[in-house]
Amino acid sequence: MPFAAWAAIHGVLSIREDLDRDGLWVGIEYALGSDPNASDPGAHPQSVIVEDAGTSYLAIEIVRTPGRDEGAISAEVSSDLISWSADPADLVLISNQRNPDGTETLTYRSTTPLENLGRQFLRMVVAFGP
Ligand SMILES: [Ca+2]
Repeated sequence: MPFAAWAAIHGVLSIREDLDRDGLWVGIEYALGSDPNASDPGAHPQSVIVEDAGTSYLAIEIVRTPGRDEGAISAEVSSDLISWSADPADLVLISNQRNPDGTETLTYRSTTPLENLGRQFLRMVVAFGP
């Protein structure tokens, strides 16, 4: 579904407004599939710890509704909140799981084991346009 069609259904005008004041802009709500007119704390990405071969890693889980024509979702990692990386050497998509309700859960994890971390941050990125 294109953003313009979805926006018309929900009565929104811009990707950069937060009608329900839940901290998620309309463009993010579109990409995730949440309702821009009803605050839903559960729509926010969640940080989790994942285990791989006995090693723990910081990860981010993003639940989205598939079928969006715009608003590509990805993730980035940082150790200082200034410099962010989406390089596969730093961050990998480890799971894209279909859920019973038709949504998908994307899980990105750092490539650096938790035991080697000082600080690390993960964030979701939603990109519109070419
Ligand atoms: Ca919102």
